[in-house]
Amino acid sequence: MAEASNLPIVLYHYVHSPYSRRLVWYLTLRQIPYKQCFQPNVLPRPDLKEKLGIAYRRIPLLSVGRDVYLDTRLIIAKLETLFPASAAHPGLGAAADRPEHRLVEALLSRLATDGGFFLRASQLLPPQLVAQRGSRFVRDRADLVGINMAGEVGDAASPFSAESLAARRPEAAAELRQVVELLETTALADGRDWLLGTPGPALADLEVVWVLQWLYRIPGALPAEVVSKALFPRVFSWVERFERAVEEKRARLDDPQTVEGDEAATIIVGAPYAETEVDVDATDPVVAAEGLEKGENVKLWPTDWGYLHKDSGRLVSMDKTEYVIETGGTAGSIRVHAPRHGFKICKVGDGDAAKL
Ligand SMILES: N[C@@H](CCC(=O)N[C@@H](CS)C(=O)NCC(=O)O)C(=O)O
Repeated sequence: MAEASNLPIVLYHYVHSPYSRRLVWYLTLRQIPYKQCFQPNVLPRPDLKEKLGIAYRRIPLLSVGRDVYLDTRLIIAKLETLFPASAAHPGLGAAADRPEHRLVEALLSRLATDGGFFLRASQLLPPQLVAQRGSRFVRDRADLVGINMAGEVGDAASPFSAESLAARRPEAAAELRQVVELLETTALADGRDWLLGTPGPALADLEVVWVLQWLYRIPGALPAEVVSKALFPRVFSWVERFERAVEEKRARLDDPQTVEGDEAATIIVGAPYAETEVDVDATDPVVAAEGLEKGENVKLWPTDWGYLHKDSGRLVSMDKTEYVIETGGTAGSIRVHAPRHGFKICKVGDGDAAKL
């Protein structure tokens, strides 16, 4: 197995993606160098689909060597393992003697993604801003949430149409306020700099700050009458402090080299694998229920958003936390890793419509 710090890392992302920014911040704070391959903010993405055979339609993705990882939750967990804390790559995750900090990190990550905090934040995008992005964006995001916009269906049916956003905004504002108030009146109430009282920003801060920072920097997104710096001064100072901490670290890391899709794919398929294969545990409840075996053809997909786009390939590994399949495109073959949490797997050929 190759040393991760000797392998090329490629981040597929686009600038305005908050999930990507969360990952860029992680890489920056940990001083992990990477190359970046910019993607359009709507489908199609031939750099992924054609060149690497990846159907997954969400952003970001990150490769380490010839392994490609989906979903920031798996990506960050993987980087925590592949790049243990060192002088070159300062740690961000909880120290080994603070398991309760690890629990808070995990719960904040669940709050942001599973707990609907990001979903509610996305409903606060200013309707006029989304309208400026045009019908193609509005219809693309309907695909993301599984709505078929074929035929005569008007843009208003999309959850990202100006009409839908305007209708959802009041509830979203009320939900946002609950989280901001919780932070203001609990962890940050005593005037500390970071949520867990650490000397610098920690993973626990990162797990929730990215959602707020995203809204804070989009003019017109925050519902100022219920969530503002005047109403929640500690939370907003903490967001600004986090931004400054990232800027300081950014200055110490070389700017990521930008590569085109062809070059990115060549780098990935030409690199050694970052990880070795593990077995498929026959006693795992999903393995048993689906009758899965190592080496057979499977499909996998996220179960929350983007589930119309399913990846298929040969099952290489499957353990408690991830699925690994071998797949490939015009550039060659790769291994794709997806988290167990929030993803579903089945054999190719099994009806998947009923398996969400
Ligand atoms: N659970 C995923 C969520 C990623 C996600 O939803 N990303 C957004 C962009 S911020 C996305 O993919 N939007 C649709 C798209 O760009 O096609 C993760 O943690 O990476």
